[in-house]
Amino acid sequence: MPVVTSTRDLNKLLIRSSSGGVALAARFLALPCSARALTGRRETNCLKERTEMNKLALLALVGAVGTASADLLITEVYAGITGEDGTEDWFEVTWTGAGTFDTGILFYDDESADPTVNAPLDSFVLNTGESAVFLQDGDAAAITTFLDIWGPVANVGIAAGGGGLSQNGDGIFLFDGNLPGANVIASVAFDGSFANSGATIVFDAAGNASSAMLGVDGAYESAMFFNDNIGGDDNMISLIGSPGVIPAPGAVALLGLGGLVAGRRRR
Ligand SMILES: [Ca+2]
Ligand SMILES: [Ca+2]
Ligand SMILES: [Ca+2]
Ligand SMILES: [Ca+2]
Repeated sequence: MPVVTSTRDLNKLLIRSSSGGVALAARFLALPCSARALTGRRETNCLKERTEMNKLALLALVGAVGTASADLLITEVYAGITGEDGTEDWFEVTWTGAGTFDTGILFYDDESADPTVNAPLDSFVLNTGESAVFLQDGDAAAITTFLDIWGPVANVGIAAGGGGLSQNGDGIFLFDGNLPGANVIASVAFDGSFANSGATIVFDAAGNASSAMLGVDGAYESAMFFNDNIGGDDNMISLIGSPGVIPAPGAVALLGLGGLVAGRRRR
């Protein structure tokens, strides 16, 4: 197994893009500087390098990691809007594999991709094609607020900690543990082009982001909520999104197929 202790190593692995390399690259992103066996100037520059590397490598890494573990998908994100957000930041996961998946094994972080922030997800046992929504660092009252705005959504829970999501661009990493070197089970990234679009960000199986569109893939309009930055004359606004919407069986098959096709292209 190759050793990854520098950005140069990481770039080689990303170019090679084997699933083993991808797992190591994800692991490298999660390493604190002190664990990277760096010396001299590189050690001094590690924090700066890590920040820069995260910016440059996040999108490439996300695409590759998504291929490596394509059965659990991050399918939708709401990072907030200017002014009042209505709800906490949230993301939706969908299980597309066989059997069931327990979200309680997962730990969340934002683009800093650090499993040691120790932000566990609530446990929902998902059957194939089922989704769950996680509010970032909310509480029971935040879930009630979410349901008031989005209506009856199944499997709404909390990701207890980790970084908040910025509408100006961020990432979501889900790990299988809370120690350095935990594996990335799913991840997505998005840029600031979706900020204040009036819709959530939805992701296909390859991790490509787009704005939710009314009536497409179950997207609907939320209830109105207060926002005196970009709300209308009455300072009220609504959003388009599809939190918790379970795709039709055909759509699940397509999600799975998308992952397979993406995997083949990379070989
Ligand atoms: Ca936010
Ligand atoms: Ca806001
Ligand atoms: Ca963030
Ligand atoms: Ca959705």
